[in-house]
Amino acid sequence: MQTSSNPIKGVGTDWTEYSLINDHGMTVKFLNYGGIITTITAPDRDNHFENVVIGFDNYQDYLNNENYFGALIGRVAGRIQQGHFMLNGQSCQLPKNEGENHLHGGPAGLDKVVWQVELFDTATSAGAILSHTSNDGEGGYPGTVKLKVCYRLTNDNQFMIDYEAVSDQDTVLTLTNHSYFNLSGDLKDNILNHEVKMDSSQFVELDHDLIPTGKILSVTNTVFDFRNGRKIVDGVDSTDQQNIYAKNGYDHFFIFDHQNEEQVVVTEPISGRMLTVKTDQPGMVMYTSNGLDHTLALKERQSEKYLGVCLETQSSPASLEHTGFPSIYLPADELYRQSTTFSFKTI
Ligand code: G6D
Repeated sequence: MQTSSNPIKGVGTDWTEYSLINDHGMTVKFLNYGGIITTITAPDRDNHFENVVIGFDNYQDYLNNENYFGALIGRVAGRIQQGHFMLNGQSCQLPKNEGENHLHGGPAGLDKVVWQVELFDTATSAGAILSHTSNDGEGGYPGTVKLKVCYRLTNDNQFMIDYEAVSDQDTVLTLTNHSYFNLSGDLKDNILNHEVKMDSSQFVELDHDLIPTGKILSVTNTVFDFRNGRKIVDGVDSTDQQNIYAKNGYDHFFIFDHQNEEQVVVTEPISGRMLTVKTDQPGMVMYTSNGLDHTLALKERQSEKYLGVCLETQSSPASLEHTGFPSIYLPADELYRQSTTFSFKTI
């Protein structure tokens, strides 16, 4: 196992890119800025390592990362309607950074802070602890929250993200990582031919602003049923109003039927790459980059719609408005913990 760090010149102040490298040559690179994952290399069935996540060519572009490429997301991943919620009878108003709503922690989200980074490596893993203290009122949220995120790469080609946080006041919190995966390798194809298998029989209904309506829908007899495997293109070709609201794709919170087992399996038939996701979270937003256009210069090529799939394991901000949703409430002094493992294999 190896780790390294390289200062990034001429961009943000004190930006550094860190590398985690295992004994097979698999590499994860990330920035202290936003914890942004810039590169993950994984082998195809011929053991040919290629990049499997979307990242900018010019790091200056991460200063305007409106698609949240690779970023840590919080304090609340997802949308909060009108940027408003009640907490212990108190009205909380967050900044609105997407029309009338609050998205992904808003303009002062965790994707825009410079995290403190401490590297480590052992015989079986290489990793980093990213730390940040989000002060009371930062981003509009109550409570001072001490955050620690551990990125860890193992010799089993697993990339594990462990989150811990504690607040000095009652608050709300649900964190995730916003990497866009593309298993074709070096973005040589889009994700429409990727097959997804998912342990979920329910998903959260959205309105035309992608705000949860409060209804939880069954996946049965819809293109949201991934229990037996389905290609992402099914959601693109679909006439289901939910896919149309998402700009012809998926952008939905899926509720897992079970915890802490491999809830998601993504395969790409030509390269033979397979990515599995195991998490202790109640669900995951799957977003098929329906909002991407062709204007962004990525490492390998120009961006385009459907070039990556986001697997945002998290709880549901809909719980702020509706009952029956996985909660994002965090009582004072209670430890928030989340663990998600991305395993890279081949078929
Ligand atoms: C769009 O609706 C999607 C979000 O889910 C995604 O996280 C964001 O783009 C990057 O707003």
